[in-house]
Amino acid sequence: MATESNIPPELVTALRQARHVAVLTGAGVSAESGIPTFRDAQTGLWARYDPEDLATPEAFQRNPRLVWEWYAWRRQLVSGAAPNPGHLALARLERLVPRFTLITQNVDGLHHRAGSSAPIELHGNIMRVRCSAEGTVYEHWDEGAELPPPCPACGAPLRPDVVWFGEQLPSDALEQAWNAATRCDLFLSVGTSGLVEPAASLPRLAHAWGATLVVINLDVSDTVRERLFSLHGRSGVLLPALVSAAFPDAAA
Ligand code: BV8
Repeated sequence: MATESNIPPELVTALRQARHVAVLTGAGVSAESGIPTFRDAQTGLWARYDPEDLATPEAFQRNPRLVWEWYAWRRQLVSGAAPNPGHLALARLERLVPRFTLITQNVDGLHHRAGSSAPIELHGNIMRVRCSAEGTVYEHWDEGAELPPPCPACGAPLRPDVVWFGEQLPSDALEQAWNAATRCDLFLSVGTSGLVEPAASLPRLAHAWGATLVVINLDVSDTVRERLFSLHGRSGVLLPALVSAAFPDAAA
């Protein structure tokens, strides 16, 4: 397992010298804030549901109240969570490299709360809702007896402002992410199983375009190859360690 004491020196140099760092984060980064990953077993009332079945337009069509209540439960989890050292390390790294792009698959808003200035939220954000008919986005809404609540403007059901399976990603976010992956010289893929497309293609794209690819995950083995570093370890440990090793004199 990679730890703060055995980060490959070539990687430390590559990060220190990088002109444009791009990062893709997945649920593993938020796991250290106590938010279950998408493939963790769901708990309690939700144990019998598969997230991939609930996170679909069909599920919302079939049982809007159930889907709304699932997101309300997740919103509660997120509201009670705090950014962890992995989130904070990425917010610090943004201030230390010439150019930085943070792309996240997570919908919990923790990167923003950690101080990252402009996370690209490929899959939306569960702390926002939008009208299922007009698309108007709301950050605040009345949660009365009727669930999902009706849109205050047109009365159609509100829905979480996330991208469900089978839905297109926001084109501007995806374009920004593709651009960063094909222009960066170092790409960090952290805490993602790499199963969900099109986000899963970004690390491969970056590597194909010549970037050094760094994968940090609990389910990888430590390997170092040409322009590829794979670090088996926790994001909340390895991200702060990597940033501090590359920029030892920078203020925390
Ligand atoms: C699309 C928001 C074009 C909702 C999410 C058939 C029909 C339609 C589409 C498809 C299809 N077949 C395939 C597709 C494409 C589909 C897809 O990829 N499906 C997969 C399951 C095969 N994709 C889509 O539908 C996308 N849209 O393709 O549009 C289109 C449109 C119509 C028709 C055709 C094509 C939309 C995808 C977005 C889905 N929405 N989230 C919500 O959250 O409720 S994705 C959801 O899953 C999460 O947001 C998250 O992004 C993702 C889970 O991935 P991870 O983040 O990687 O999390 P995971 O739990 O998997 O892994 C955690 C990792 O962390 C693990 O590796 C673990 O080892 C590691 N880890 C854990 N702890 C730590 C750690 N690592 C380090 N440190 C730790 N401490």
